[in-house]
Formats: sequence, structure tokens, C-alpha cells
Amino acid sequence: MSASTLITVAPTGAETTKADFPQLPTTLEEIVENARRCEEAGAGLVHVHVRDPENDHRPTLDPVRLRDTVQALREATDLVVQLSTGGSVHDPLESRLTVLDAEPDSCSLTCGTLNFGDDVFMNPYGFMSQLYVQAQEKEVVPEFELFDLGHVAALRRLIDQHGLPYGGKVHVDFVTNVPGGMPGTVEALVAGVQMLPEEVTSWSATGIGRSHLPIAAAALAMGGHLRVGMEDNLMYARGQQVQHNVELVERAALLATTMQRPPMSAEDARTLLGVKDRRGR
Ligand code: KMH
Ligand code: ZN
Repeated sequence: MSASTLITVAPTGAETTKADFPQLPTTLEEIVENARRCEEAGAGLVHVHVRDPENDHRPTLDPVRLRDTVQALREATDLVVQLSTGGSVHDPLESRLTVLDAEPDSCSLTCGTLNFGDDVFMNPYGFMSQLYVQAQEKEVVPEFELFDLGHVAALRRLIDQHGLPYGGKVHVDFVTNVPGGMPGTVEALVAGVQMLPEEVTSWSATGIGRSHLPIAAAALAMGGHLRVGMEDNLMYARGQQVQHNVELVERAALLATTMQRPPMSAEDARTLLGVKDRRGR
């Protein structure tokens, strides 16, 4: 069991609108300010979805915005910068394959298609495979997003077909409680962890909505790492909205410290995940 805890913050996501939730960080300045404060509070990695303030703060995969965001986060923090290749359910696969051109440290790589509420989040095997090889070639460390148990089997297939990712480490993240994916229960998480390929070197978990805290507690107890943030959970407690991502990171850090597995630094997160140092400082 790792002696410390990687806390990932997913500050924005692609689903919540700025109109519905004005405190959601969507501008470059807001995302950088959130990342900086979350790093101070114990986060080691930031999982980024970019929005377009000139288009109602909707999700965008615009290459210039992606690159500017990576650079700004790299200048302002030491966090591992992970770009989402999942984007929004409306993003075409071809656009999602251009995300790595922005040269992030890490990228998400979802290991299968699933129903996503009333939508479908498309991740056919050929797409996953292309993304996996692209990440190897561009020396970007993938984080495998597992929304369902079948996704664990698909990860096995990717490793068998293409070998280990760049850096030699295999980090996965269980995203539980999406309507259409695995439930946010301890039983489902245990089943997923038991199925992990032996090549997996670390895993984290998040629970969408009200499963946020139970999944965090279970992950800590099982030796896993944590992902928190407004992408996954907008409520701090019953009737109390999250006002800033730092609240969720602070609570995760407290929980992890109480469990004798305090938050790891961004530097240690880089080592854990085997990312290439692109900071050039
Ligand atoms: N927005 C979801 C459809 C990822 O970032 O790779 C996909 C998602 C996963 O958030
Ligand atoms: Zn995401």
C-alpha cells in the first residue's frame, strides 16, 4: 500500500454549464487559480477539460486553447497536467485524437463505450488503440479511465497488444456511479480492483455525486488514490454546494491524513506516474 495519497483534482468537466453553476472554473484564469490553490491543499494532478468563454463556456477541443492551458498550468504549478481525451459526449473521435498535440504530461484514456445518462460516451476499441499508440509515440502517460468492469478487460487487451505505456507505469482511475457505468459501491470497486492486470502500478477512484465520499473512504482503505472535483461532484454536503474545488481537495487531504496516508507532493506524483518532465525550468 502506498504510504501517501495521490489526490487528483478534476475542476471543470464537460457536463455542467456555467449558467447553472457560476462557480465552476471555466476561464483560463479560473482554471489556473483553482489548480494553484488545489496544489497548495495537496493535489498532485489536475485533470483538465477546456471551455470556451466566447461560446457560453461550452467544452472545446480547440488546439490553441488546449496548448495555452497546458502552458499556463505548467508555469503556475508543478502539478501533473492531464488533458481529457474524453472531452464531451458530443466531441467527434477525430478531434479527440488531436488532444495530445498540446503536449500534456498525461492524458485520460477511457477503456470502452458506455451509456452516459441519456447519451453515449463513444470509445470503440480501434479509437482506444490509436490513442494508446499515439501516447506512447508522443511520450505522454495515459491514465486509464475505467467506468465499468468490462473496461478492465479492455485494458488487459491494450497492454497485451501494445506493451506498456510511456514511462512503464500503469495508472488507472475508477470512475464510478455514472448512470450507465459501474455503481458507486464498495462491492463494485472491490470487484474492479480484484480484476486489475498485474501490470497496474497504481489506481485511484472517484464517485460521481453522492457516492463521492463513500468511494473516497473505500479507496483509501484499499490502498488506492483519490480523484475529487466539480467534474464529479457539485455538492459538498446535503444542501451545500461546492464553492471552490479547493474545498474538496482539503477534505480529501484531511481524510487521507487521518488514514495515515497524507497527500503526496506533485513531485512524488510525477515519479509515481512516470511522467516526462517538460517544465524546462
Ligand atoms: N465528459 C465525459 C463524457 C475523460 O475526461 O476522459 C468523459 C470524461 C472522461 O470526462
Ligand atoms: Zn474528464
